Amino acid sequence: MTDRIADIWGARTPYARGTRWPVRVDTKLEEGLTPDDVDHWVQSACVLCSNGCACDIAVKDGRMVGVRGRAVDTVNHGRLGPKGLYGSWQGMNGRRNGQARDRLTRPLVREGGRLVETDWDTAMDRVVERSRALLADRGPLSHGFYTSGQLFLEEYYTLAVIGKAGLGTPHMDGNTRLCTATAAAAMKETFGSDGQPGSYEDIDECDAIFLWGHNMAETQTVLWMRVLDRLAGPDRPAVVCVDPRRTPVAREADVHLAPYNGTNQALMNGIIREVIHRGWVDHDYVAAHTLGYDDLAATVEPWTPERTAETCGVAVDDLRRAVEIFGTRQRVLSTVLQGFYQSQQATAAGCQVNNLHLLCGKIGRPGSGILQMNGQPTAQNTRECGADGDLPAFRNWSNPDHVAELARLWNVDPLAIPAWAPPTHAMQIFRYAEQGSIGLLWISATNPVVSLPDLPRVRDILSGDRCFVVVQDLYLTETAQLADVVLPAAGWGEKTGTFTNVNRTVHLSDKAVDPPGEARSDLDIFLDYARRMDFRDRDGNPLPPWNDPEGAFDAWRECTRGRLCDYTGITYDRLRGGSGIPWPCNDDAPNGTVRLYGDGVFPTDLQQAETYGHDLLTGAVVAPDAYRARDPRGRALLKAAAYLPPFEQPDEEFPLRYTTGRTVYHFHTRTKTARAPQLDRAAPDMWVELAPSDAEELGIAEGDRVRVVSRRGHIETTARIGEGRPGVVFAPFHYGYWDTKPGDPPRAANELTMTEWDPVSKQPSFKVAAVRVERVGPGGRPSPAPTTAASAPARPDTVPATVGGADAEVHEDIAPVEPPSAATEELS
Ligand SMILES: Nc1nc2c(c(=O)[nH]1)N[C@H]1C(S)=C(S)[C@@H](COP(=O)(O)OP(=O)(O)OC[C@H]3O[C@@H](n4cnc5c(=O)[nH]c(N)nc54)[C@H](O)[C@@H]3O)O[C@H]1N2
Ligand SMILES: Nc1nc2c(c(=O)[nH]1)N[C@H]1C(S)=C(S)[C@@H](COP(=O)(O)OP(=O)(O)OC[C@H]3O[C@@H](n4cnc5c(=O)[nH]c(N)nc54)[C@H](O)[C@@H]3O)O[C@H]1N2
Ligand code: SF4
Ligand SMILES: [Mo]
Repeated sequence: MTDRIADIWGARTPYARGTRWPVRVDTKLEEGLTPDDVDHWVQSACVLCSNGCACDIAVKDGRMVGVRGRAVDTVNHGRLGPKGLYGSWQGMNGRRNGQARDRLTRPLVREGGRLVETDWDTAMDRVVERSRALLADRGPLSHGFYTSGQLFLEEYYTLAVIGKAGLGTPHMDGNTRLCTATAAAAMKETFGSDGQPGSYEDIDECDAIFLWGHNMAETQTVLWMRVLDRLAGPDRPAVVCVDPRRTPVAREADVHLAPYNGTNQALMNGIIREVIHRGWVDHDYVAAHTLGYDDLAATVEPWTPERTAETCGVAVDDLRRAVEIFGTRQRVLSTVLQGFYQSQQATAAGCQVNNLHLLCGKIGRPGSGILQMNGQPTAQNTRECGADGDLPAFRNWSNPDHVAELARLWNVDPLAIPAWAPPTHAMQIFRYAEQGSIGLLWISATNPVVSLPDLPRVRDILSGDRCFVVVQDLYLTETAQLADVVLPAAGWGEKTGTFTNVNRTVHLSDKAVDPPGEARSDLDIFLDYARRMDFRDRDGNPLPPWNDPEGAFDAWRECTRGRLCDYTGITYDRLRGGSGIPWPCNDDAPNGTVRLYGDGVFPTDLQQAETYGHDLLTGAVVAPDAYRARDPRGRALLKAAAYLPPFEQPDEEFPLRYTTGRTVYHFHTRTKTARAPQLDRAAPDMWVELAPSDAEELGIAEGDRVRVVSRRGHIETTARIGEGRPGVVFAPFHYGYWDTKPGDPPRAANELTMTEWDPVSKQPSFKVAAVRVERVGPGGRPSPAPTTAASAPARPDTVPATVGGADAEVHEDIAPVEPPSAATEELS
């Protein structure tokens, strides 16, 4: 038994390069229960991050009472992390601090300014009435949909068909825009299409791993266990961490580069220049498989190690050592996440990681690869299915043949599909709602009143009468509180569906228990809307034609036939019992595919490409003719960009650099994790992290109350004197207002962030702003920040250690069973 609050990653199971990661089965059951008490186990996978750990849900008396990792699954080999162990099932059960269950159980409508309970017919009729009136009055552009990275594949595909073929609106996006739009954008720019090149199995094979703006130890805890087990094994891979904070990743690193937030592109240009100058470019690979080398080499040339080190605030020696590892180790794996995607020049910097691997020919081989990470559990599906505005199955908006294919599949007029302009990104959808041209905004499974940047503005947009707001959630969130209609949704464990993790691995999550009250699955809600609106195809059949999850999945398989994300070989039956399966999976690859691009051929061909690309500095689109003239024919594109300093730089009034992110114990706006007592206690309230030297200058001590002020607003909270780099202030973005009292001071990290986004991916810049910090007074006790991970105090003796206690005990079974074999081994 292990306290997995105190011991986040659990027991080590060291292993050597080229061998299989051992199995360890983690089980957590409600206090006092043993596995014998469980009525039955239902197969699923965790939805509290993009890792997609396979698990079985324990059910007793019709309730979820715990989880157990699935030993047979290639993703987690039985392990689960703290959020999965404590948060997954208790987050759905919905009890906080011993209070009554607080899930939404009935629809709500706004009456005389207040939200009141009603029945489904009344709520849906209100939505349909508004929808019909707007369509008659202003047409489909009056409708906007803002969805999630947390629904199921079947739900996104249904929503995409409703939006694109039923209504015909281009205004549809997911919170994936805030999350991993840049992962998709960087892969599209370089390889021609979304689609993860690498594999988790590259961890088993690599000689070095680079984590670019990725605190994997806290955000994909189970993947980090795999890394830790390699690090504890006989042939330790080198670790390079690129993060301004001293995260648990940085603590394990051979080289920790701590650039100022906002300077990634300068760092990358410096690194690439050094690779070129030290002679580590694989010129044969570059000549055969890429385009754009000369331009890239010229762009990076001014970035000498000295200039790079100066701009980024890192040491020249560290920079050189990091590059040496990349250049000399045979097999190198990179992972990239929000420190890049949400920072200055997001897509440009993401592309430079792709460039590094291409330049050295370190891609598509065991141990050499790229993981342009996802964050949310089902973000991959938002993108694939087109619920983020992309066309389903990586089809190209600018390619009329692709649009015609979809029209055939859906049996609708090609002109009905709004392909005359690029899809509207989330930040623009909110702008249209602000201006009044979007009159109905339907928000599903996301909480923008806490998670979008510049909250004063977001509250203003959603609270007025300008726009009719529909919110579909499990709980009465900050966003739901501002809605005109609130629809109670069934969530994880209460409905059936599939989703795909970072690794392209598809899992099925079966329904384990009934949803509370009258809550309905998001699939049923979307289909109900479609039927009430009476959407029809060309032959007068209902659109979409399916009525259940498996029907939607089978339609989706057809939609992917012949595309990179080919699901045709995956069925619900095949997903039951064994491991998840990585796409592409079809007749040629019946067990799925571990890594892409081993042959050095990329989907950049004119007919295959998902996009013709953009200028990385301005975001200007490359026209089809210009792309045709370049004729990539399967070669990857080495895209270059000069460094542009962040929009907001420190100055006299706002002298510190502000950045935001996560802690290991909470998921986003905490609707689930705050309802798991173990997680709630471990990180109960907001804080900000200051470097010791900055704190001293400002006269601030551990636990003091502080005000953090930016040009947008201010927050008041407690200070953790941490181990971050001087000049940088970090705030977790988990803490909104649903659990505060009226009159409490503002505390959400996004009160301070900017309405700014990357020109290519359109992902907001949550990781750069300028602030000042002022001491308000003593706090009387240490800040509530956990001591176990990146927010550890600089002086541990002054703060009690974060522990879980009796109800945090988890059973770990290092089982002597064979680890699951990789799909490649079965294939070859
Ligand atoms: N515990 C937990 N896990 C999660 C989630 C969660 O809410 N909680 N959410 C999931 C989701 S949706 C996502 S998207 C992922 C996110 O996972 P991560 O990207 O790993 O998490 P973040 O904390 O947002 O940011 C990572 C790191 O970026 C660093 N950083 C900040 N600015 C910069 C910069 O300019 N340059 C560089 N190089 N680094 C910078 C921060 O110090 C931080 O440590 O996590 C997923 N997993
Ligand atoms: N400052 C700052 N802001 C950030 C970030 C950052 O690093 N810094 N990160 C950004 C990132 S990467 C992300 S992903 C976003 C996340 O931001 P949000 O998406 O706003 O955060 P969540 O709390 O995950 O909101 C999901 C909502 O969906 C509900 N839900 C869960 N499952 C279901 C379901 O099956 N059906 C329905 N209908 N509802 C469901 C939950 O109760 C919850 O209210 O935040 C972004 N905002
Ligand atoms: S690593 Fe992610 S998917 Fe796995 S248990 Fe933790 S939160 Fe769930
Ligand atoms: Mo995310």
